[in-house]
Amino acid sequence: MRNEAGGIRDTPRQHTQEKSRRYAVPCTLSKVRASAVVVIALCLSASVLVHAENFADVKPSPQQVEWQDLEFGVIIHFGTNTFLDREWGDGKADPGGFNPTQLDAEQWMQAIQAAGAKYVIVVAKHHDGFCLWPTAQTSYSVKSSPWKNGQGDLLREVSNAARKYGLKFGIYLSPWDRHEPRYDNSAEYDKYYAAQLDELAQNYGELVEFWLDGAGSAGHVYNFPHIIEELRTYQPNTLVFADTGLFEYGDIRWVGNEEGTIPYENWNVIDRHGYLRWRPVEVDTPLRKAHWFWHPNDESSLKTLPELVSTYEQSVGHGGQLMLGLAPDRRGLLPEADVARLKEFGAAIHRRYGDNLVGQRVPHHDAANRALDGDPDTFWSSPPGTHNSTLEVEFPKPVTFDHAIIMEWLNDGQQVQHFRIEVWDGKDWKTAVEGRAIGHKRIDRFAAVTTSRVRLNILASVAAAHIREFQLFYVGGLAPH
Ligand code: FUL
Repeated sequence: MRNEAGGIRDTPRQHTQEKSRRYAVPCTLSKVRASAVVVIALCLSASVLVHAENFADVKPSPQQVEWQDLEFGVIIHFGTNTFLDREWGDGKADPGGFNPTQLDAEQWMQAIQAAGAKYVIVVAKHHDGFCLWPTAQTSYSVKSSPWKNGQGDLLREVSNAARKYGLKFGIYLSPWDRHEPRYDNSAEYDKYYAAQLDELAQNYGELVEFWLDGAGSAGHVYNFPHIIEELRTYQPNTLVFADTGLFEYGDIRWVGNEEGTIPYENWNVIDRHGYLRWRPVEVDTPLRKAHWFWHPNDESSLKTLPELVSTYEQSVGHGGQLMLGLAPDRRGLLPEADVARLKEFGAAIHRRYGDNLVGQRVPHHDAANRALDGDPDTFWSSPPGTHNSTLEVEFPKPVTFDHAIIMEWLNDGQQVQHFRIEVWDGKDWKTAVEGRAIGHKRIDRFAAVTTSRVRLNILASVAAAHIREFQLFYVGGLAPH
């Protein structure tokens, strides 16, 4: 989202009509003499909208719930930039330069699976306009390249390989297009873009996510309401990611940086000048710190294992979705060093969070067990109508731990607003962690404690709290920090 000069991404202001359609009509008396009927009608419709403005009433869609469970995906950048040592192509690259000689999408999928990611997004067209599938809308694509004598379809290869490896598939289609001559004519370009989106939506199976990137689009007017309608016609379950400039259209929001961290309390319901929606956050960051595309002599920017673990803990561990950027090289393979790092990453997460000490508890036979059973498909609910509650775990002998995972069941909204993890020191409950938002998943790190009693103390929840999991770990010597 940074441009080449390191600036912040553009934030075009457009589609005000769309915005105003969603505004609640304020129910105030005006100087205009309106008939009683009109006033009552306005008040009734406004009260319905005002009611929906309470954040606790806003719940995720089933598609958002499913998507949040995926936790970790990757985004793949590959194209003429790869062959020209560029991040943002100018749209003038010769398609003749696109010629990976050993392209193997299954090699990518094996590495992605080893890292523990659950879905793959491919940049079908970046800002330079070069298309990785044989679109009928332009010849500026793989059709005009020597790769497979112009007969190749990279999206076909990747979507097939992804499904073979049990990974979901999605796409990124840059609105900003530095090649396409129609870009200068908004209405004509909208047709071009929508036709491309149609091809993607109809020919590559189910799309889990559509990445709508606002970079470079400042000042350009698009008919996004129509474009999104087009997508929804063929892919009603696809979630749209949209960054700052295209925020109106997003089911998923951008975290606001490319560092791989959520630096704030993470609530899923947020306001967009007057209306609330469930918009979970996605945290995009490249595996090679400096770049989204592959570049020669760039290995030193490969994130270290501690950096990746910390990225995971500050994204997934803050209730967000990690979107890690991967870049195949000029052979069409993920570089060996990247493959090795991805494997180490997956193994490190498994080592740290594979041995839940709550499994050693004194067995509970009540409903609380559903938050302690290690199964995120079951959950415990505090008694109806309660705003505070505790969930206690007792061990037959003292255990030592320094990390906790809490997961909230979000189908009914994000309820918990304040909590503590407290440990019994023989006399009193001592606070190990105090926090606000839990959300899909929260990972907390704290100084190691040894105790035979620990509890999750929910100090405030809007309504009954729903906890899928409360887990404890001793990471200690494993910590790569
Ligand atoms: C940004 C783009 O400008 C970058 O090149 C990259 O594709 C990143 C994921 O999104 O907005």
